[in-house]
Amino acid sequence: MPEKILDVSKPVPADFEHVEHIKEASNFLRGSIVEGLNNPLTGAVADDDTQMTKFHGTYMQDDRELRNERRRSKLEPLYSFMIRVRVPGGICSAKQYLEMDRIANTLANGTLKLTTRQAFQFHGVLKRNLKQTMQEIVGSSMDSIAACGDVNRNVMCNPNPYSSEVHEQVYQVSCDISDHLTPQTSAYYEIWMDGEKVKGTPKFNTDVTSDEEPLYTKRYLPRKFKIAVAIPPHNDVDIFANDIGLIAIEEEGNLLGFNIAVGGGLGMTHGMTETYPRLASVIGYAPKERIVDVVEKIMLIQRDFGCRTNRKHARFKYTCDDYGLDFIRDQIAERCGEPIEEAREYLFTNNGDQFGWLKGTNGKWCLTLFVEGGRVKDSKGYPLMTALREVAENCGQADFRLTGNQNLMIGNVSAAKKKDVDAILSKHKVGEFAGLGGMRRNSIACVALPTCGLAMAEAERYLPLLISKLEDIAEEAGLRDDDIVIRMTGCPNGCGRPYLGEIGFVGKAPGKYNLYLGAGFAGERLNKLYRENIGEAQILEELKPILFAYAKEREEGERFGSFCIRKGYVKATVEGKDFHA
Ligand code: SRM
Ligand code: SF4
Repeated sequence: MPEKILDVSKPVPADFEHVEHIKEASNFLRGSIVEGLNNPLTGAVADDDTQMTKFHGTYMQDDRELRNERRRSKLEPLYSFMIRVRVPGGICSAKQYLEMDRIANTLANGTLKLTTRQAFQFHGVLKRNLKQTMQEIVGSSMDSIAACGDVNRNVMCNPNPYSSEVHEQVYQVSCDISDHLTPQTSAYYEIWMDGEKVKGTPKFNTDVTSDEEPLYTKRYLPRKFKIAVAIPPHNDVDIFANDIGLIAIEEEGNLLGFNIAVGGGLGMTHGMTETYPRLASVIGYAPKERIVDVVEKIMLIQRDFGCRTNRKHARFKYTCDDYGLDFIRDQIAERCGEPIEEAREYLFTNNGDQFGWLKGTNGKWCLTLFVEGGRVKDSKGYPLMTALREVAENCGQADFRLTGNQNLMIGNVSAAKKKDVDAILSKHKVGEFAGLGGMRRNSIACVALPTCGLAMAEAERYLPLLISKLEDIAEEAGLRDDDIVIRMTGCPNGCGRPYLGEIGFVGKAPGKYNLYLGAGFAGERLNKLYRENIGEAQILEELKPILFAYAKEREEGERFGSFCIRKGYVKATVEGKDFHA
């Protein structure tokens, strides 16, 4: 039996990562954040505290486009903060949405980012406004605790509980897991709310009051931890990209339990083949009554055995590969007092969103809208932010739901209000999918420049332009309406899940991308590197003949990713460890 890496009874070993020492010394995530906030001489907080603020859902950033100008003027970088607002299960009320809109326009940069994990992000919040912004978020019964940091993140699931009875039950399980794994430290309320305890939304217990962290301990997890739940046949939350992916198993419209997949994660570093994306492996099944306990125990295996000496090797995917899946199963059995069962049959057919109106089991309607790059803003000729605000103001019972693909649902709409929603959207010429091509409606782009400190190239601002050019080719080839999953990120960390794109672009340098092909249309297979470090002209040149060949030579029902493998453009990636092979 291997020895646990975490031993809180002993001091943090010297060879552990610096952040492990910071967590230990932070007094349950306090650090010197308060002192930093009160220092008027700089727009920044101390380096060590930037690690702690992540656990509170906020990242210090600076506008990278202004760096040189600021340096020339002998000014410090223009620091500001990104805040990620946790929306477990992805649903908020119209009133909460209006609060998000108001905060974005008064305290942030006037836009809202809908993320790939069903959260809202504000960008450009100045340090002097940070506390007020946090208070206003909590005032709207939302919060940002554990939206980032070495803890369990937002639990994803399909955000339309009224698609079926099973969706409703799965939504509840996702909320239960999220609630159960929320850190308990009162630091969040102490720092941002001046110690005031504020009850969270009725759905989630954010009534955190203690400095005991029974699950996390004062050292928390070795790295971020992610969970998602999907209901076959739709893998619309890309469960295999998660540390734990749960696959709902139903019988005659009744939720029985979940298949359990472990060890997914996408981040890697260019040039370091020992880092790789890995899809979660299905290791068994547990009935719904046991699932919260099983999920907790899996997270604790990672807490105890995850690597703490090298953050690039600290995700659960490496723990799974280092120790083996039998070890993970044995640990679950030991910690739960009984083993998990054999996995059940399931089938996923896609990993995208279904656009348009859908009537729910509650008789209400839900509209899924495409939001390019997840960015809600008003741009010339496309006043999306204004239109959504008007919907929220005029259709009070409606709620707003974030999908795992950066899109938005307007849900809980009565038959009477449905035409009002349509009228508002068409008045602003917003949300029409008729003209959307199959690549665009299946696209995801991460934030990247100018805010993300890790970006090597553009993503959100560039992918729409590239898609227009690719769609010209698709049109010529007769493929304009074909669904092809296309994803772009500004660096290899994988925030837009590019390794699950049938066409994936990963930034290498300004204007240069690695091009990956061959992922499974249902998110069940990683793609593989096809061309390295290429610019737009070469991207178009490389993809054109493949798209034309696909149009002519594909087999009945064959998806683009599978075609690329059958025709030998790339080899199939069977598991994470052979991603670079
Ligand atoms: Fe991410 C770091 C944005 C989903 C893997 N991610 C970051 C940071 C915070 C950059 C940083 O550390 O300084 C980015 C902030 C950019 C900005 O300006 O806002 C960032 N990640 C995002 C979002 C907003 C992308 C988006 O455009 O939607 C997504 C927020 C999700 C959320 O609401 O919680 C986002 N990030 C993901 C995903 C996709 C997913 O989870 O389904 C992944 C790949 C899956 C995974 O975790 O393996 C992902 N982000 C990373 C990594 C690499 C982790 C690793 O294991 O190596 C980093 C860097 C890190 O942690 O060191 C990172
Ligand atoms: Fe930033 Fe890279 Fe994530 Fe894009 S993939 S948001 S560039 S960390």
